[in-house]
Amino acid sequence: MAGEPQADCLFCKIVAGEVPATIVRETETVVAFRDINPQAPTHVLVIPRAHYRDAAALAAAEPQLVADVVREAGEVAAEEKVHGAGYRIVFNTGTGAGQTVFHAHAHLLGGRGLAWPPG
Ligand code: DGP
Repeated sequence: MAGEPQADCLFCKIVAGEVPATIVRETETVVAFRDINPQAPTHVLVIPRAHYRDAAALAAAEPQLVADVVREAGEVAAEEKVHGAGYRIVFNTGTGAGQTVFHAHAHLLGGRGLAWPPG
């Protein structure tokens, strides 16, 4: 069923506490944890607890959850004190864009200058 945990999904396992992660914020709907391979001084993944393969699928099924994810990314940015200098919220979508984990997630990147356009 849409949104249900998937047995073979790494991020569902992090949500369930079956795979360890450094969690920085949790709400009823969202979990935020540090990326295992950080690309910036602050690199936090913000994910809905519900399983959807990417941000577009999440938005189509449960648009409020997209707002929850983005709001929590902003809260993490404030807690990490990267909001003043600016930060980036990225939803890689599809393998060609670098998506490797097919459970919707936002990357919150901050704490250094961020070039545009991204690579
Ligand atoms: P993406 O490439 O957009 O699908 O992002 C997936 C991110 O997930 C990538 O930056 C690395 C991170 N990642 C992969 N495996 C783990 C893990 O086991 N723990 C944590 N904390 N992050 C992981």
